[in-house]
Amino acid sequence: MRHFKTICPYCGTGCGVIVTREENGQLKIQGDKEHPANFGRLCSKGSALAETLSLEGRLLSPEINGQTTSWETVLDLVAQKIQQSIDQFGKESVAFYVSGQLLTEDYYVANKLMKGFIGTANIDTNSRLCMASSVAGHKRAFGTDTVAGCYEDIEQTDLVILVGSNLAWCHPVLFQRLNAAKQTNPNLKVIVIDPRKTATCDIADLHLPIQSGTDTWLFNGLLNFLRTNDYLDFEFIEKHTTGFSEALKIAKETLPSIPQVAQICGLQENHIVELYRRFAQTKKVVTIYSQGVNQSSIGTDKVNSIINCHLATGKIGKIGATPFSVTGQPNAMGGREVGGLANQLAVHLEFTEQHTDLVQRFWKSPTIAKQAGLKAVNLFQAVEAGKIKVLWIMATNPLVSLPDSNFIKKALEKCECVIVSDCVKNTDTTAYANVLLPALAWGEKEGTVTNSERCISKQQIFLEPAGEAKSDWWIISEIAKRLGFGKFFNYQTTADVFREYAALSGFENQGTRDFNISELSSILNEEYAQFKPIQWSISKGIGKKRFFEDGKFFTPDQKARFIPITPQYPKQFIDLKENFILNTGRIRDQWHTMTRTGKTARLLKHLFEPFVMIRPCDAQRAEIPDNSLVKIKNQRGEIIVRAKYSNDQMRGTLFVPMHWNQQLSSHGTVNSLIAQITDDISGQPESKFTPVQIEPYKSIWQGFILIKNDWKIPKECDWWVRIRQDFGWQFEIAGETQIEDWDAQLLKWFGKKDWLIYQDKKNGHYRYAFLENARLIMTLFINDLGNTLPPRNAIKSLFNKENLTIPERMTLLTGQPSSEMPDVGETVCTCFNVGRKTLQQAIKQHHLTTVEQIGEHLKAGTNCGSCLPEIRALISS
Ligand SMILES: Nc1nc2c(c(=O)[nH]1)N[C@H]1C(S)=C(S)[C@@H](COP(=O)(O)OP(=O)(O)OC[C@H]3O[C@@H](n4cnc5c(=O)[nH]c(N)nc54)[C@H](O)[C@@H]3O)O[C@H]1N2
Ligand SMILES: Nc1nc2c(c(=O)[nH]1)N[C@H]1C(S)=C(S)[C@@H](COP(=O)(O)OP(=O)(O)OC[C@H]3O[C@@H](n4cnc5c(=O)[nH]c(N)nc54)[C@H](O)[C@@H]3O)O[C@H]1N2
Ligand code: SF4
Ligand SMILES: [Mo]
Repeated sequence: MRHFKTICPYCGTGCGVIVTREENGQLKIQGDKEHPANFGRLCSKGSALAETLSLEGRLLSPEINGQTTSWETVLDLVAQKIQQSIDQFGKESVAFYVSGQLLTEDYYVANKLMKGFIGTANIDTNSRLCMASSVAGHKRAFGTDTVAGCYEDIEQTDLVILVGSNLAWCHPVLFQRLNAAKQTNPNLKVIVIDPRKTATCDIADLHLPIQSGTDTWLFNGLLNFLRTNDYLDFEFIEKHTTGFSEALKIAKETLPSIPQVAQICGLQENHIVELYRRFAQTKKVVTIYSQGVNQSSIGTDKVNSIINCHLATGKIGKIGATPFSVTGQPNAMGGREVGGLANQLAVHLEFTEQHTDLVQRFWKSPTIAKQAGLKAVNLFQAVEAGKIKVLWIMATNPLVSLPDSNFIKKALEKCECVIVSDCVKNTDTTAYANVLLPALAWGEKEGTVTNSERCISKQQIFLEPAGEAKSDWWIISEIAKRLGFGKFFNYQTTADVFREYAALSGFENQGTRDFNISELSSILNEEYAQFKPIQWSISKGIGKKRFFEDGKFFTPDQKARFIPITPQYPKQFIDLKENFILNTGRIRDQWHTMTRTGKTARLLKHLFEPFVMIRPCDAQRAEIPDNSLVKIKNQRGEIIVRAKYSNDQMRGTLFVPMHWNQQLSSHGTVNSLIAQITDDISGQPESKFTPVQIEPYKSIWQGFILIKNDWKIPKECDWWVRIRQDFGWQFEIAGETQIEDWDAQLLKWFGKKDWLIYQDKKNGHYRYAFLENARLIMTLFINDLGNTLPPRNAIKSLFNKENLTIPERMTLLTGQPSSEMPDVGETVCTCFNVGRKTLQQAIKQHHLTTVEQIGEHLKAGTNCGSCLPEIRALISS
């Protein structure tokens, strides 16, 4: 057996993982008990990592126009395309679109090549869709993009306010740490501000279901409350800040009273007062915020309206007191350090004359970009307009994740040369690539990442490279060499890149900049190989837990700045009578565009198809039954997804997950509805507030197929979802043309005749099962009269049976579980495969009242703990 210490490649919590290669070659994943982010814990996604590592679907060699080719050929071609474009159309005709899922070393080299050697800042990152508003807000307030606090602050505080963060699903281990702290400290209160009642509300003492987009009113109201009720920290304001009176003046003028705040934010006055009182009267407050704040057309103002309240009460730079923007991607923070955004330079430097000069001298580069480049949305607009001729996309899937997918499609179609570096062969984006470059994936490559609390850790190698895949920094450096910059990109190892980058952070720094890891610039290869997690900045070998403890900020006068906030509605504010507000985000067990988490059946058990959450009264008014298919549309596009009734959803609002792509669903990509509307300051798109209409999707027939082998979806299926299963595949399908003879249709689709068949034409039921040697091979359920289909779970369990009994064969045709085969319901606990119905029955039968008792009876919730909020909700219901 061999053990490898590495880092989870998913969320910004940055959990340490121990991978064990057992003697039989199998890999086992465990949480690293010594890692300061998780101390051994892992969530459902982290626990399932081993299942996502198969080579199935991987991009294994370079390709040019769909033809496999050699590295030599492809590198020469890419370099030639870039050079030609520069010669013919100028350097602005080339662009990179990169990602917070690149490792720091990859990210640094990509930025160095574009900004320092090609000489334009046309390199932006998917962090534009993620952290840009926080970065802009930090810079406005602190002078630098500095996350002040650390994870311990969340445990050592007395009040955690979560604004637009579904921590339970998106930073599950951090959520578990918060929950554990709450158990030991009964004084610790949790308040959630989110238009939806999310799983995070499970541990909340108070949930404020705020009207989408109105957070600035709420926090301006708080600033005003702090003043009126005498809770300001005048000493801190005086000594360490500027701009307070202007910020307060605007807050007062724009909305002085609590009843007005209540009306605009759609909240109860007593809830607002409780939030304000608690913030004011609790010394140690941590305000955690995430995409409900950042992903807004007024996101930067939202950020500063929160920071203003912390500055006004001196709740910053102290144990348990800080605003805390949690990062999303494993290396979202690292990307900010290397200057991944088009408006930044490496090591937290800006496009000022002094800084560009500094970086150019360090890089000894012939040129350097002198001004900010295009931000993601504008960058793709420039591609569509034909201004950018060569676009290199690395480690991101913009066709799914950028707003207005149909526009992005058009842009990539028009672009003369699209280069995509990815680990996966068939993604929505690789479909539009002229050149594919195979990248090493997690476990095959090494390098560092920085998590939400500025802790740098290292991903380690424990697998052989897949096919001919290479690390991203190597690919970029090879291109740099071919462009004539070989001398400056002559790295032999990842450690070489890291040392150079660390040195730059200290170059002419002298304490003037927050980010400094220059002590690591002399790190030996052996030390780098054994890299120990450490928080930046680093001084005398010690990482910095908190910033601003001395009340000094990185502005010229070392004072933090209050920003006057005039509250505004999101840019697409609408009349609710005709439209719904579409909110988008994440689900517990999927990661982004599903290229990795979509590979394992286990992670598809919790929520397996694209859906919309809708309040039952809204749905009934629109004549939408629960679990039926609906069309959501606006002027940009449409999606077709399953309606899920939920009282956790506010009236007039919808929630659709961002994850589904065109490889796994015909109409599940929610970004086809989202507009290219961005925050004026940060350029971050509005992903949480889109006007849409909703109506029933009226197909002629609907059905599902459970099948051992993969199946090429035929043209008769106008709508489909493709779902990985332990036994094979599940397809949810629907068609808009009548199929007269299903027997004939099945013969056409599967070439098979000898089915078990049940038909009830009067009621529109057609059911088929195919067995070989008394084992189930596939089954198909169709309904063409709009009656609902039976649940899928009972049938799925039959695929593993040897000899199907008569009652089991009955199940194949009725869909109803036989008496010897209980219906377990939808999976809640993915680790131990425990369903909703099993849990409900056990709760009733044994009078279980705690999650611990459930754990003893069913094991559910005892491994990763990601399902505990749902189990608690079942107990209380
Ligand atoms: N399971 C899972 N975890 C992930 C990821 C994943 O794909 N899957 N991705 C990672 C990444 S990159 C990121 S950025 C993070 C994101 O983590 P989060 O920001 O926690 O996730 P989201 O679901 O995008 O949005 C958070 C919440 O904002 C709320 N919201 C919407 N509009 C408003 C508003 O106007 N005001 C307020 N106060 N709230 C609002 C939404 O209802 C939603 O519950 O998650 C990371 N973790
Ligand atoms: N509507 C809506 N849209 C959103 C959001 C939302 O909440 N709502 N959230 C936004 C946010 S916060 C984010 S972060 C983005 C995420 O969106 P994306 O970045 O598009 O999502 P991923 O699926 O993580 O894409 C990563 C790609 O890189 C590949 N990859 C993985 N590792 C490597 C590697 O080491 N090298 C290379 N070259 N490739 C690799 C993966 O196979 C995958 O194709 O989505 C944004 N879009
Ligand atoms: S919380 Fe889960 S997804 Fe995030 S780093 Fe930890 S194990 Fe990975
Ligand atoms: Mo993100």
